[in-house]
Amino acid sequence: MLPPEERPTTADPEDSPDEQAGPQNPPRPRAEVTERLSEMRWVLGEAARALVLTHDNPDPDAIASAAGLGFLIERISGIPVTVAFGGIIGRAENRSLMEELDVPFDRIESVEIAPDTAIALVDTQPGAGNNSLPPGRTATVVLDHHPARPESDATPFLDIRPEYGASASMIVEYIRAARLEPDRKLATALFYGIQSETMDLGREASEEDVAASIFLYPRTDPAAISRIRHARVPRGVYRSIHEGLERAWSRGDVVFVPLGTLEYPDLVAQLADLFLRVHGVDWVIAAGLYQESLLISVRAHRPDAHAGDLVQGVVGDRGSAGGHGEMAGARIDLDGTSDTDADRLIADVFDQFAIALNVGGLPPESLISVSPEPGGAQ
Ligand SMILES: [Mn+2]
Repeated sequence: MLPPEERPTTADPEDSPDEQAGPQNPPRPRAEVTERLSEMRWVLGEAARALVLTHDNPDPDAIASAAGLGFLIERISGIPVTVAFGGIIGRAENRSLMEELDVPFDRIESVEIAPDTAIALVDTQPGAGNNSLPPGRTATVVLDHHPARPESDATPFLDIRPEYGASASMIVEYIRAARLEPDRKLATALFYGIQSETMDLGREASEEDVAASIFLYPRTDPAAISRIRHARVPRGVYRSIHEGLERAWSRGDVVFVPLGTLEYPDLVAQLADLFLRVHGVDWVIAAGLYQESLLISVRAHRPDAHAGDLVQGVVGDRGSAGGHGEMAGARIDLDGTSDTDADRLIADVFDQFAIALNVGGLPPESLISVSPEPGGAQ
């Protein structure tokens, strides 16, 4: 390790023309981000290359953050960077985002990780259960906006900001602190990532998410955002929507959405978002099957909902679970469980959520009133 006086420092602000304050340049990130940037550069100093890894089945915030962190590390360290993920990109919007972004993402299974590779995790953490960090490997850098996990403690460079709505906003602050200019494609992706993650700055969005969005917007390609947002989707999505509409039921202000087999994993979150817009609904618990797993997605309307704690409490050691105040998810491996057992498991999990949310005693009602038998996973 280099003694402090030899640690590389960030560019002197005098070196680059100062940004003019104005709508294009919202308040600069706090000075602390510039210090953290120097630390990150120093921590990466020994590495010959870097692997940026985000969570499995990455969502727009994860995709954009990984691309942005790859760009940042390449520029501040001058080392070659590979950006990778595990799982699949299922959602049509996310595939479209990838196409617009034009950053070569690798599948983690195809990446050989040499010993001199620094691994940077973004939008996830060691031990979160939703990433493909190879067993026995430690991350050098962890940047995330989910609550801190004890497994992250040993990370040489750790930046966890649960108060941020999106990891992409943290990346934007680093890019600005480094006085780098994201190109149009990266700016577009980061902007879309923040909007998508925060439901257009309405869900768990902080001032920093707003500032990052204002910084990015004039740099985006609005037509590309439209192409992403309105990407064409496979029929299987409508099948799940249909299924959800028929089967959704409620107890009080909690809606339960039992789904069958999903076309892709993040469809369960998409359906949960869909039902959160129903009048009088404060909670949505959606569950569906993908490959050998039961996937659960939880959405709430209040920032103090502690959805992450709720889902961890219900799922316990049956699977992996985590999340934020208003959004959370879990996965329970089913290996070999029959369809009937899976339906029973969904019903059982829903019951436990109902009890945890104090609606266990309320009568089950069909949400849309087309299902003849409310209350069952069918
Ligand atoms: Mn995120």
